[in-house]
Amino acid sequence: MTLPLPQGFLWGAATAAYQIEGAAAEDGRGPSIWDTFSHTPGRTLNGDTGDVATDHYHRWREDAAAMAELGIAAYRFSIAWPRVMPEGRLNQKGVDFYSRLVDALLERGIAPVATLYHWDLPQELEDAGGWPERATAFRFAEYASRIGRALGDRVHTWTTLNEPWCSAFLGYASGVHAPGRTDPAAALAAAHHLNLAHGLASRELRAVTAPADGRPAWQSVTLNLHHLRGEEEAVRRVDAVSNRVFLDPMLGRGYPADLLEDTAAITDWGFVRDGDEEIIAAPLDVLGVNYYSPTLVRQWDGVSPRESADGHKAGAASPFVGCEEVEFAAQPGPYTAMGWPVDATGLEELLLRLHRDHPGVPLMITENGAAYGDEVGPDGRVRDDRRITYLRDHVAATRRAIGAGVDVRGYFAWSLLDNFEWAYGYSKRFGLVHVDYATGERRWKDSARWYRDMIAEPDATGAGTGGATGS
Ligand code: GBH
Repeated sequence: MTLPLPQGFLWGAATAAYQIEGAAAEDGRGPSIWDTFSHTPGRTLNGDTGDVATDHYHRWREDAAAMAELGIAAYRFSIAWPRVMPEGRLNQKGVDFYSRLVDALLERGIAPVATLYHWDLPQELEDAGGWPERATAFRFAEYASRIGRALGDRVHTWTTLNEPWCSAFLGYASGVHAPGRTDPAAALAAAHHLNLAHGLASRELRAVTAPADGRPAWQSVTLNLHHLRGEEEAVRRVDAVSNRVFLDPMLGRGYPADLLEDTAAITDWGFVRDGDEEIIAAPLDVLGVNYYSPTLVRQWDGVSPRESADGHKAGAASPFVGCEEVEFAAQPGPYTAMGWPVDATGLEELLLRLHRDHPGVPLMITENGAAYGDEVGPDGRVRDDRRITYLRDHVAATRRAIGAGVDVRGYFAWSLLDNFEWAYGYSKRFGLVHVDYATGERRWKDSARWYRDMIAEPDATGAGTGGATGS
């Protein structure tokens, strides 16, 4: 049995500026924290940088043509702040790049879904203190206002931030992302100023954008919510400092009391000023959800070596500030090339939880996908059956949640193209389209053909709600 998809459901694909564009020093782009970080020895695998990446800055026409062939209804991309406002001044050449891209999408009937911040903070702002500094939020609002005025007649959905959890806690607590700092108090201040930046920017965007087609643009933010399982107290703690620290203030509930208690030894939250929570609670038309895997946690006994299976290495600084008594436990496979477990039921459960905790908030899956080895065969084909299975099962999970009453507006595969996978450099391939980094050549993987067919006929590819199971 299959259930119908909602009218206007957006099938899409996603990318991010620093991961695909290259052209790092072209047309007036200034440096971002990721340029600095990736050029610092030892920070990324093999010293890989985004200097050239997939060269999308020059190949965007070809990429837009591939999107049209895929039949996607929407393309989620990010705008590079240091390209548009290096040193705080508007760089017209940078704006023109995104303006041309948006026009090319619209010509092909593809709705532009634009993210303002996918981790590429202008370096000058980090030099002035970065996200732990309150002024950064106001600079972000200024940038939002300028780019909103430039593209606001054509963009379908605006997303302020991509995964502020990563910006705050991987950037300032564990230090595995730029700017690579390891200061838990700074990370919590960063989280608050990212929340504030989101609220201020949403207000600006709401004021300056007006799509020419008369439909008001959707305002959104994208969170990487941790779908947590395991012991209750461990789940509560990690949920507070990874999910509710963003969800609750953004959805009008202010900061959770247990979060303030759990982190009291680290900070007194003196950076939260009167009126901030009201700004952060700017109306959201849709909440973007990025999902890859669930997380399994339990209380640590304090004696045996603490397990840390969830991406951060034992002994290294943890991104989970205030969770020193929590253990991140190994989960059953299969695993992707990132070592992340494949578990589509987690996505279904996460969607149901959001629907239960925040009824009436429309959701959109803004990222979901998997990295695999992806070798080009002698016949030129990339046989990525495991990615097809991953996507099929997660689309099916999404449709089961929709069938259960969850308001999901779209699903975006991560990623359109193989790209610069942050600290992992070019070693991990998430694309539907394979990229040969030596030549820039693009090649459709089997999963791209599968995605195209699924979009054309969602019920004919095993991605309906009835057939596939959670694994
Ligand atoms: C997304 O982040 C990004 O938006 C995108 O740019 C990226 O390419 C894509 O996913 C694939 O990685 O720190 O112990 O919690 C993914 C967010 C955060 C998911 C870290 C896995 C597990 C490690 N990731 N998390 S831990």
